[in-house]
Amino acid sequence: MNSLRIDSDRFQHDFEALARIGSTAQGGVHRPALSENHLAARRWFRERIAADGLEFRQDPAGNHSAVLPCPHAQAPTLLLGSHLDSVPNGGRFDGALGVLAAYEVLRTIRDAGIRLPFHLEAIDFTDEEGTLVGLLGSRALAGNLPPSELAHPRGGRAALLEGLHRAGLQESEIPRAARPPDSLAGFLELHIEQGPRLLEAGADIGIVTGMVGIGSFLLTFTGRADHAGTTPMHARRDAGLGAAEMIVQSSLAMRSFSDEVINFGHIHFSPGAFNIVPHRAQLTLEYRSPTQAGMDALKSTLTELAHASARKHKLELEIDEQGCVQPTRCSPGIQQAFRQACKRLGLKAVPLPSGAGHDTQALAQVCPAGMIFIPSTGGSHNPEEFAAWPACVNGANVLLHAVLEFANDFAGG
Ligand code: HGY
Ligand code: MN
Ligand code: MN
Repeated sequence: MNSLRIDSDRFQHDFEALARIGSTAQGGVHRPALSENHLAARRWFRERIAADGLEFRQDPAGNHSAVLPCPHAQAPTLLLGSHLDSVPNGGRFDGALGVLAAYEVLRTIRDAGIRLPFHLEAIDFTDEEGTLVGLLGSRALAGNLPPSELAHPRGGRAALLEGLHRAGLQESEIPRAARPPDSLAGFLELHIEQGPRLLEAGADIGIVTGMVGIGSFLLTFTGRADHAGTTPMHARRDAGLGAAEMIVQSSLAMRSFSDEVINFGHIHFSPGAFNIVPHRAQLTLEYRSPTQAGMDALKSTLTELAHASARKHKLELEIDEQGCVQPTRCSPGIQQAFRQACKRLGLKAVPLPSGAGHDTQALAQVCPAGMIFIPSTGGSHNPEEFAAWPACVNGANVLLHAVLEFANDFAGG
C-alpha cells in the first residue's frame, strides 16, 4: 500500500476540464455559489461520477458527492472534499482542487480494490465562499447552520432565493441535509495555502492546526442628502464621511491587534451623484481572529468605533450582524494521520494555522476534521492564484495516505 499513488494524468485532465467551466479571460474562474457557472461545474462533476460508475449523492443543501460504499451498510462515512463555488472573478484552485483531489483519492482506492472499514465520500459543499451565506452546505450537513443566517444572509435574501430556485433547492428542506454525527467518521480537506508561508518555509505540506473565526457586519450610516455646493461643511450630515471615518479609525485601531484582521469589502453611497451629499452609506465589514477572545475584543472595538463615527457626523447607524463562524481547532488524530502520510511520502510538513475559513471548521464541530495546505503563489481570490502541478499531486497523495492511515487506526490496526 505504501507505494500506492493517485493517477496524476487523470487528476490533471479533470482539473483542467473543470477549470474551463466558468473560466475568465485572466485565467481564473467566476463560479459564485448557485450561479449558472457553478451549476455547470456541478453538472460536470455529476457526469464524471456517472461515467466512472460511482454512486452519486445530492442532499437538500445541494451538496454533491461521489460515494464509495464499504460492505457494512451501518458503517460511518469518511468525508473528503471542499467546494466548487468560487468568489467572483476568483482563482481556479481555491476549493476545486480539494474536491477533485478527494474524488481522485476515491477512484484510486476503488481501482486498487482496497476495502475500507467505512464508506468514503468525495463531496462538493454548497456556498463555502459566502456569496450567499457562507459554509452553507457544510454547516447544513453538520447540522449547525443557524436559521438566522438563511433569514439574514450576507449576500442578501433575494440572491439566496434566486440561487436556491436556480438550483432547484427548497430553503425549508435545507435542514434535512444534517447527518447524525455518529454517521461521520471524519472529514479531510486539501486546499491551497492562499498565502506565502509554505514557500518561505521551503515546506511541501502545511498541516493545519486550526482556522480563524470570521464575523460579518453590514453597517448603514444615514444622514441627510444636501446640496454639495451650498451646504457649509459644518452643517452637513454626510453619511459618506461617517463611513470614511469608520474605515480610517478601524484601520488605526488594528495596530493594537496582532493576530486579527478586518476587511471592508464593499461600500455604497446613495443617492450617488456628484453634487449631492450622500444621505446613506453602506459598508460590509468582515473581522477575523484565531481565538474567541480575539473575536470578542475585535467585535466590541469595531462596534464602538461605528457608533463613535456616527456620533461625530450626526448620523443614524444600523449594525446588521451577517453571521459568524467560530475559531476552530483541527483534530489532533487527523493531524497525526497527515504527518504519517507525509513521512511515508518523504514530504516536508509544517504545522500551520489558517487565516482563511474553510468547510473543515463546520465539520470540526461534529466529527474529527482536519486539512492540509499545499504551497500556492499569486495570492488568492483572484485569477493569479496558482499551484504547481507536482505540489497538487503531492497534496492528493498525502490525502490518499492519510485516508489509509485513518482507516488503519479506525480498524484498530
Ligand atoms: O474567505 C475565506 O476565508 C474563504 O476563502 N472562504
Ligand atoms: Mn476555499
Ligand atoms: Mn476562498
